[in-house]
Amino acid sequence: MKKQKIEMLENHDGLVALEKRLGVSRREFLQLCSAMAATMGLPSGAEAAMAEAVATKKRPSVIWLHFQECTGCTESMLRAEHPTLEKLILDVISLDYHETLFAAAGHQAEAARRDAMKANKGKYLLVVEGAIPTKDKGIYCKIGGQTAVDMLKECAADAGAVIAIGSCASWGGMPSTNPNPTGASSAGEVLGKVIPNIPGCPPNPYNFLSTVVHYLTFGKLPEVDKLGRPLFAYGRLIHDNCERRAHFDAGRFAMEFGDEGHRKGYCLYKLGCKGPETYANCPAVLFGDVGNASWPVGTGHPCIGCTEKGIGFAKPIHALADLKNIVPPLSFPRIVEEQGKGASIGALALTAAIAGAAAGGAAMLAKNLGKSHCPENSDAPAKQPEERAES
Ligand code: FSX
Ligand code: SF4
Ligand code: F3S
Repeated sequence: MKKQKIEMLENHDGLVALEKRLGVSRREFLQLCSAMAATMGLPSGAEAAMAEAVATKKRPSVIWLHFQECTGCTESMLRAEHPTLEKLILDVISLDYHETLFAAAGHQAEAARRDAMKANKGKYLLVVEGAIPTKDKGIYCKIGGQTAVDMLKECAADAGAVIAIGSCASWGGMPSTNPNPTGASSAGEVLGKVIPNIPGCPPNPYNFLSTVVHYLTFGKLPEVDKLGRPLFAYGRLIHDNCERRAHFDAGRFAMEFGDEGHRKGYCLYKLGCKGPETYANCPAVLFGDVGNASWPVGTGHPCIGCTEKGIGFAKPIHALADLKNIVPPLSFPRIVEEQGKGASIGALALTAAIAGAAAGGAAMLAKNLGKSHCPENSDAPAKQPEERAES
């Protein structure tokens, strides 16, 4: 952000008021906007527009529905360690109906929902958490005497935008696991269209916050993939951002929980990690604001693919992931470079060019996947790339 713009924004009345409201410094808030803009890949200047929008624009009315789920989506947002996150989320939106957070209950709560829908017709944001049971005329989930199917359709009819939060609302999630006795379906399936969704069980609260701030700033939701997931958060495979990726490429795998490879932080592919077939930004954004490695793979557990339809809660946890769009490197750097004997970049490039067909890469990958977790003996001389490829 340009220095002048920062100074201008720091003295903006809206930001001064926001500072008092949230107890967060203006600088801290502007840094958060910069981080959100960068995460979403927005052009320079977007962070200033976002900060101004949060500070000055009328907060969009939000109706938040709960169906078949564990309330983990809401919990993950409100129990975030970062002192400002939940305050910010609640400050950016005007939460006019939310069954978990509402003090009102019964008829009062339902009246509040209908009043908010009427007052903000065509403009409110409908957030759907949880899957919708569709079997047996939807009788497995009723609120105020109305089935989840009817309530969703009624609320979506006059909404400015509908967002599905969590895997349950995005693609059925855990409630839709075989044999799916209630016919649990996604919000999009019930509404008959692709809607923007933030999958994850639970989803990352920053992805939700960034999506809502984008809506507030630009009046539209961010660009999505064909499944409705914002590209800024679900545009890349987990495997591509994983800190254990170098171990995968070099063929170093944990084979059992607690074995030497596992203790050394090797790749979890052979324990069933679904990172190679799951799109999400977990390794980049992390969870809970507790620092490095605070995501499933970082803590030593394989990714179960919770953001991915057909993977999470569908594919057995121990089953091997399909390797999608993965092109392994054609050569590995030496661990100990001998003075004057190292391969030059030109030589490596030549080797790569000779070996360079995709088939060569695939063969290398197949070889590495066949390797055991046996750690390299640190006392023995380091193997050179050619030796490793042959072993
Ligand atoms: Fe739970 Fe939300 Fe999982 Fe589902 O998150 S964390 S079961 S995605 O709908 O509450
Ligand atoms: Fe990381 Fe899993 Fe990929 Fe291994 S398979 S690099 S642990 S995402
Ligand atoms: Fe879910 Fe895998 Fe991320 S299990 S939270 S998609 S690392």
